[in-house]
Amino acid sequence: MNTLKKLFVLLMLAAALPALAANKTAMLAIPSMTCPVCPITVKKALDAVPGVSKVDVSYAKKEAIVTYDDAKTNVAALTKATTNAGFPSTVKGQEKKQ
Ligand SMILES: [Cu+2]
Repeated sequence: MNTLKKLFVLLMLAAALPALAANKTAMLAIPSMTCPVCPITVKKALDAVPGVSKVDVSYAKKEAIVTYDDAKTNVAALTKATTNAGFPSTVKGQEKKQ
């Protein structure tokens, strides 16, 4: 009985976790990256946005995949950050992660 109760509490906690961690990923198209050094500037700009936890910039694909906390920032702030760094971007896609 005690073990069952513990299991139940664990299940409840597991169910509540995705709701607490509001991580999202956004895919940004950045067509103005014209040389292999550009992604460094773009990554720096995105990393500096509060709430961003992970940035992967691909020069070959001319895109950036950004993981962020949607309670702290949003895609508008991400595109603004790259634009301010000299690389205007548009949102290609978004998805919720846990
Ligand atoms: Cu460049």
